[in-house]
Amino acid sequence: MRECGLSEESLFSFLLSKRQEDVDHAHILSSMCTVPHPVAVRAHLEFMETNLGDPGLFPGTASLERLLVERLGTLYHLPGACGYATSGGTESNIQALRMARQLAGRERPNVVIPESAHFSFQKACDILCLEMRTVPLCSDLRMDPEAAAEMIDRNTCCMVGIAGTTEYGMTDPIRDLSKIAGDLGVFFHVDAAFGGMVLPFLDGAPVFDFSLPGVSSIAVDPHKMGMSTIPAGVLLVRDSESLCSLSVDTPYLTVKQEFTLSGTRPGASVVGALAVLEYLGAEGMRDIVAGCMKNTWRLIDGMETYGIPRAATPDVNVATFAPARIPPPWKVSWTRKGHLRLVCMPHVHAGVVESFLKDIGEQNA
Ligand code: 0PR
Repeated sequence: MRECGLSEESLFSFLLSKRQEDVDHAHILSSMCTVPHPVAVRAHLEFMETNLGDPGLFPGTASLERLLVERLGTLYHLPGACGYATSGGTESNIQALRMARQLAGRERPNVVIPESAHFSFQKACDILCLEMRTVPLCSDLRMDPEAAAEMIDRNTCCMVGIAGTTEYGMTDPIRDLSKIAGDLGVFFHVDAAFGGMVLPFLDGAPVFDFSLPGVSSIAVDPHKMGMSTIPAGVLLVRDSESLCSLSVDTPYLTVKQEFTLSGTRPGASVVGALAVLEYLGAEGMRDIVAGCMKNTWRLIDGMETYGIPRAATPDVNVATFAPARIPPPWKVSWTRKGHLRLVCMPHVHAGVVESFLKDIGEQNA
């Protein structure tokens, strides 16, 4: 490192010059993150030095984490749900599989996961030494429940379903999968990292939550559609027993055990996540989600007018299309099957959609 420190002015001139190299959100159509809501930013700044890893030192902040879990548990029809704030979907998925493995106590455990699952499950299986059994999708890009049932055996410690897939925005048949999991006594984790902050606010959306008795745990990410600051994920389970299966002794902390994966954990973004929910309420969330869905349908309509057909009819605000030429400076993404993928996050306003469509029209004319 430098022997002599920089002046604050030259330091920030350097840092901010680098920030200028980042892509402007106005052109980001590929991300599942967004510009945080102003109340999340304010809460984040107020709670900057809080550490949920030693909750006895921050009892007020820890109570806000519990309130976030309570709010989400209630949203998912289990007000007494247990859980904690993670760093995001990856950690929630790792911890859910770790929990399922501990609870099942099998020697050579396997997990049954749809082909459409996020790559975090590959990391989880690798770390936890789990055999990953991949379930094919039906033609509608949802997990095939019959194929899933056939793959389950006595060493299966967990089945996974997705509410809002990363690539195509589809929701697996969680009701059917919940029935299978219940009948076979298998732990059933629902990855609602994206859809968990969309589906509850949409009329007629597929059911994916604890109202289905076979659902054992849910991952949801406030740092995606919850508009919190990063990092903020939440893992929810039905009871404290499941969480306790993850506990290790923490002799020199203000608590004697912890079930989290990280030790030191930010309070700032967790309070940011709660702030958005409290400030907007269900009514405000419904408005935000309605806007994102409206823009998604407008995008699909507009692209189809230019002869670029949709690849799927999504349950959430992820639109996918046949390949097309995309002019700069737009940042888009591509699925494993080669489809163009655009996510209509809250920062992708109606005007942004129109200006993107105009550019596409000119490019693909
Ligand atoms: N589960 C699902 C269904 C997801 O879509 C994602 C991330 C995860 C789990 C993992 O979440 P974390 O990344 O919070 O650990 N989905 C996005 C993706 O991989 C994340 C993302 C966000 C990617 C912003 C790019 C980006 O700019 O596509």
